[in-house]
Amino acid sequence: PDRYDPRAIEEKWTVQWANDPELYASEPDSAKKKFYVLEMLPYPSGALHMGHVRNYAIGDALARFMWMTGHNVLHPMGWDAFGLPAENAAIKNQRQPREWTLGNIEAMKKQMRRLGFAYDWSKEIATCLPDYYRWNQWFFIKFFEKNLAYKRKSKVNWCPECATVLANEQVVDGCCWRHETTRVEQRELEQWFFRITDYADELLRDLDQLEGWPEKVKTMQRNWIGRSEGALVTFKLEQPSGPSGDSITVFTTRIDTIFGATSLQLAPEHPIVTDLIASNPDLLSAVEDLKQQQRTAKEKGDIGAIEKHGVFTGAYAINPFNEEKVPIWIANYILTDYGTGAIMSVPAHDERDYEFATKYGLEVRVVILPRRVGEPPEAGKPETNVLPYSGTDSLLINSGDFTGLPVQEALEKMAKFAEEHGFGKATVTFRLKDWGISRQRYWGTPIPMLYCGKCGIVPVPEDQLPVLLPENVEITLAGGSPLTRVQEWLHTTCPKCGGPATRDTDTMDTFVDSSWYFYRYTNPQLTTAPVDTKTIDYWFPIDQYIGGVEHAILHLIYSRFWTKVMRDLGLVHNSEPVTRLFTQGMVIKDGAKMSKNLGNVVAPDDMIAKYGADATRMYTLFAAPPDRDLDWQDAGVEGVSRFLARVYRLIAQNPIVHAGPAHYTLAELPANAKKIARKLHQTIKRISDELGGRWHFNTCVAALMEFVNECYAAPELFANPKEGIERTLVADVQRKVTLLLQPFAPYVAHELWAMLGEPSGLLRAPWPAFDASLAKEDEVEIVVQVNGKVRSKLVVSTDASEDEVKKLALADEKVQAAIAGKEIVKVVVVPRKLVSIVVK
Ligand code: ANZ
Ligand code: ZN
Ligand code: ZN
Repeated sequence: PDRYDPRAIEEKWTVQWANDPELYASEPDSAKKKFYVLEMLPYPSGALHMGHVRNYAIGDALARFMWMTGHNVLHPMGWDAFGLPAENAAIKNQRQPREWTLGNIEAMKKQMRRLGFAYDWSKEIATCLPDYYRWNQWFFIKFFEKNLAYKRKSKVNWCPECATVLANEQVVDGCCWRHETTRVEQRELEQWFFRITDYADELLRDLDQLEGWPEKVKTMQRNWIGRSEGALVTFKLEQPSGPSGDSITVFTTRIDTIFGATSLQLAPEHPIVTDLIASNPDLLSAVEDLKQQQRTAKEKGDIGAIEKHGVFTGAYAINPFNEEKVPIWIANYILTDYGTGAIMSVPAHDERDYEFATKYGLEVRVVILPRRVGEPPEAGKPETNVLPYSGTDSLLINSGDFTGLPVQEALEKMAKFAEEHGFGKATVTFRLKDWGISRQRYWGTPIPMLYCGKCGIVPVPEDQLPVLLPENVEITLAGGSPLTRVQEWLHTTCPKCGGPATRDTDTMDTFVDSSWYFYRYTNPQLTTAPVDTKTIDYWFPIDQYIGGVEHAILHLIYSRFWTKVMRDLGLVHNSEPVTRLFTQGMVIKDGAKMSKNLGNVVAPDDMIAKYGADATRMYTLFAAPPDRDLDWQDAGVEGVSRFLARVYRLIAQNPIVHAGPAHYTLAELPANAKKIARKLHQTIKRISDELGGRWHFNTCVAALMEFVNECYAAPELFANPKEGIERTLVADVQRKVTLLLQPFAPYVAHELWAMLGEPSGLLRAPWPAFDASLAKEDEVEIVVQVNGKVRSKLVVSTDASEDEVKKLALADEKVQAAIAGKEIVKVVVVPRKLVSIVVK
């Protein structure tokens, strides 16, 4: 059977693997080095897309390589199974989210099996099942007990037409996604938050230890956490205006510039704005405009580039450092939820303030002496043509008692001064906000909290967990959380006083589910605790995590946070979940990301039907380095399929069954066999190096292709090897090619392995050892002369032809320099010794 028939091969092995649940199962084994390889778990949308295939092909290649290099490998898979799409599908198709989701899981699991991914399905989890989400509830209560979960009012997007809360993604240009002309409002709702900001410093600090993480991801996290050292300063209002207080506190990183503050700027949503409008109703429409401009810019994600607008309120505040009256403005570039939502504006020393002041004719007052690098600050008078000047390597001027101080010293002294006089202090601010986890949705983990008229907020007792998500609930988008309408579920008794109580009707953000799922894999059936600490100690941290860069911030920060809380609860001993992180590129077609909207999706099933799973998987590894975007070409899959057919034929034409150990040296081999042995070991080296760390799997596949070409160049050797050393070599090549192929094309590799009569399982067969003595080229050093003068030396293979040597010599950099612009008269090659070039 020397025709490659991927369908027959793959369908046979799929069944065989599915019937062998032990095959990929791993339990802790202290005698072996462990390796935990994890791919991000998919949302069960109904079908895998090529991005999944690529992600899992990378992880699977690595897992198989690790098995073959003797590791105890944990390679699990599961389902991020809660979330809005299930509810939308329920509304559209009249199917319950649970049924829809579980059906999709079945379908996608079948696809994964068909693709031959080596998952330990005994570890499978689906986050929508009570076995799993009860532990979300358990964690929630632990968080609550440790004061890491708290409730407060917070803004949500509200569509008055739908009468429901919208996720940020459902707000399109400030309007509802289903009601294109209905403006989305902001409503205040009581919501639960996790105090991730308690861990902000540690989350930032520990990034430095994550050497196996891409720099770009760490930078994104650093910016997201956004630690900023500065000071708070309180300005009293000249005329207290209303219930929101009689002062405005600003956050500034440059308290040293406070004598140059020529206005205060408030965010349009700053609480005091309401009071200011009450005493000056003309402001109302201008403020609404500013709010809207800010919201639109935020939705577009370019708040940094917003065109600055503002309005003077007519009110003033008093600068506590010099008692000066400062006008109060409201501006669209001041963010409500950063710092205090209010700033002192120092146009002379801040880019944005300068732009704003120039536009509105506000005073620009220089209080830091501008200086150029290397020039002493005393050198000149303030020069307005260098403004805004934001340097910190200078001195204060026009700053009362602080005049003459260097900036660094002034920062400290002035914060201290403010503190001593009770109107400010040094502080650290983070961009990171506490994590709001309440969702007014059905398909999520119920929040295990009760509300009692007498006792207030009461957690559900641990022995009453899980709080089951009620089934057969009518799902509509209107009217808030669907759970508010499930009367028999909603009303319960208070565990403290026995009186009536109601349940929290919100569910948890699905990022909660994915923050700790990888711990649960190690022991998914455990009923007494979320995890078994000893098992975690063995497997963690995860050696390699692989997923999309779109999760670089939220998922990967929440996971790190959750790990630190688990550590503080004594559940784990590691402080970080992941040692090495890899973010793969996107799969694109015709220059754009594959997506249903663009109609450029290539379905994995179609490719499998046409070319087989091996070819499809291998193509996703071959078409581009895994960290780059992959430009999909069906023809490329076909090419890989043809290559697999070539490998198959190379061996199937004459499989040497049950061959003994392979011992041979280069010296013993005839010329064509020697070339193949050498190339074989060079290929082993290349592939081992890539799988071991560099991860350019595309070059692994290319190396295999080159090697197989080399074999085809000696057809008689493979079709009909002579007894003895030739046969030994061919048998060895047949086995090693099969072993090298396994991580990338496991089906055909298994078929060939069986054909070779190998008794051991291929999955754990030892990875071929690299033998440097076999890989070594016979090489000689050749001197290159130009007009009789030695210009360079080349190392070339002894097999190299005269022509090849000549070409190499002429391409040499030093030689090129020596002959540049001259005419070559003649080139003489003395084999294995010399190239002599004559030019004029
Ligand atoms: C006065 C000042 C003078 C400032 C100066 C800078 C330079 P980072 O480093 O990002 O923390 N700021 C504070 N809160 C803000 C808000 N809610 N929206 C917009 N801008 C805000 O930046 C801190 C600086 O950004 C603060 O220091 C404040 O402007 C501004 F020569 O105060 B500064
Ligand atoms: Zn709507
Ligand atoms: Zn009570």
